[in-house]
Amino acid sequence: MRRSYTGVPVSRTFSRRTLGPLLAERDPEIAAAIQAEEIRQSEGLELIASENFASDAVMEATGSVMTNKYAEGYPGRRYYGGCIHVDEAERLARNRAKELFGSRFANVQPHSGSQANMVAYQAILEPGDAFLGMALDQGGHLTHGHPLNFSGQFYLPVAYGVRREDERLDLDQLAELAREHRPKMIMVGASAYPRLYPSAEIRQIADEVGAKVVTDIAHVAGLVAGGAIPSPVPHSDIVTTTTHKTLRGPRGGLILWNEKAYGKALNRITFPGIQGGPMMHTIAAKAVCFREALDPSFAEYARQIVANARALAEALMALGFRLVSGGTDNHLVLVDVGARGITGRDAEVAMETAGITANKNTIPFDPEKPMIASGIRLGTAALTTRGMRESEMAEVARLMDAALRSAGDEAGLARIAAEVAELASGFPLYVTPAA
Ligand code: DSN
Repeated sequence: MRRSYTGVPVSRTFSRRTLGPLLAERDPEIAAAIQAEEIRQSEGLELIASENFASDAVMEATGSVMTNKYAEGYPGRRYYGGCIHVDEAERLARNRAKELFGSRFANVQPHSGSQANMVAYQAILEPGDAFLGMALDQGGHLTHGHPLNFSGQFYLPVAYGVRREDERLDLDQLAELAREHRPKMIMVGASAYPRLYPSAEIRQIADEVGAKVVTDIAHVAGLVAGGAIPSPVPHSDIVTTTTHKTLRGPRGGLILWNEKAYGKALNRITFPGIQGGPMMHTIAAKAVCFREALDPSFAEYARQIVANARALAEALMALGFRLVSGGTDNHLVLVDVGARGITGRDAEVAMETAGITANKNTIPFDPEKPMIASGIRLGTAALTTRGMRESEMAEVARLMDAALRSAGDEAGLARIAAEVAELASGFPLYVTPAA
C-alpha cells in the first residue's frame, strides 16, 4: 500500500475530497472552478518551481474560523478583545518558526514574501538609499530592485548578476559594486538560480563595507528547514521567506532575525507600518506547516527534492538539453530551450497542452524579452510531495522532451497528455484514507 506524504495510507483512487458538498450547493460556479483546478493539479505534472501541494491539515487550518477574527497587534498586546485563541496560534507559529530555522526571533504576520521584503527594506534603508540585489533577468526577484516594484522606486538598486562563462553568481562583481556604492544593504536570494548562495562570502563583503545582509530564502526555505542545503540564517541580519514553496505551507510570508535590536522596527513596520489585521487562519496554517517541517520525515522530503532535481537535470542533459550553469544544487532547473530552437513561451504552451505545467523564464544574458524568454524554469518540490523519485524524474524529462518536439502538433501533444495523466495517477493527491 502506497503511503501519502501525510503518512496516512491511501488507496490509489482519486477522490477529490478537498471540497465539501456545501459550496457546490451555495455557489456552483466557484465550486466548479475549484473542482476543475483540483482535477488539473491531480492529473497534470506540476513543475512550477515556486509551487507545492499543502497538506490537508494545512488547508483545514486555512479554511478555519480563524478567518473571522481581527487581531491587530501581537499576542498579549492586541487592539481587539477575544484574541485568546488566535494569540495561542500565533505564539505556536512564532515558536515553531524559530525552532525550525534556528533563529532567535520571528514575525509570522507578513501576508506575502513581497511584504516581508518591504518590511526588511524599511527597517534598514531610508528612501533613496542604495542597496545591492540580484538582477531579475539573471535570476533575482521583482522585489530585489526591479524598476516597476517598490524596491526599485523608493530605493536605489544596484544590480549584481552571474558570470557569463559559468552562469554562477559573480562574487567579484558583487564585491566591486559593494566597494563602489557602499550600500546599506545587500539583498541575497533569487527566484531562478539553480545554485547555492555563497552566504559566508557575502557576509564578509558586507562587513567590509558596513552593509546589512538580508537573505530572501523564499524558494529554498524548505531545503534550509530540512537541512538539505546550508542555512544562511547565521550569516544574515534578516531572513525573509514565503511559506508555500519548498516549505509546503499556506500562501504567506515570514521574517526571521537574531539580533534583538531589529525587533522593534521589524514588528512595527509589519504592523501598523504596512499591514492591518493579520490573517489568523493563515498564521494557524503556518504553525501547522512548521510543525510538519519539524518532523524528521521533512528532512527526508527536502533531501529527496534535491535528489530529484539532480536526477531531472541529468536526464534532461542526457536528452541534449543545455541547462543554465550546467546543473543544479537545489530544487530548481533552468533549461535553455532557446538552444533547442524553441522560445520559452512556445515551450510553456506545448508543455501545458501536454499536461506539464512550468513557466517560461529569462536565462542570463537572454536575447529574448521576458514575455518570450529563452528558458523554462522547473522545480521538483511538488512532484516530490506526490511521492515521485529519481526514476519518475527521468520519465518527466522524456515527456518534456516529447512535448517540445511535438510543439504545434495537437494530436501528438494529446498522446503525451495521456501518458502524463497515467504517470500522475500513480501518485494520487488528497486521497481518501483506506478503510
Ligand atoms: N512568483 C514567485 C516565483 O515564481 O518565483 C516569486 O515570488
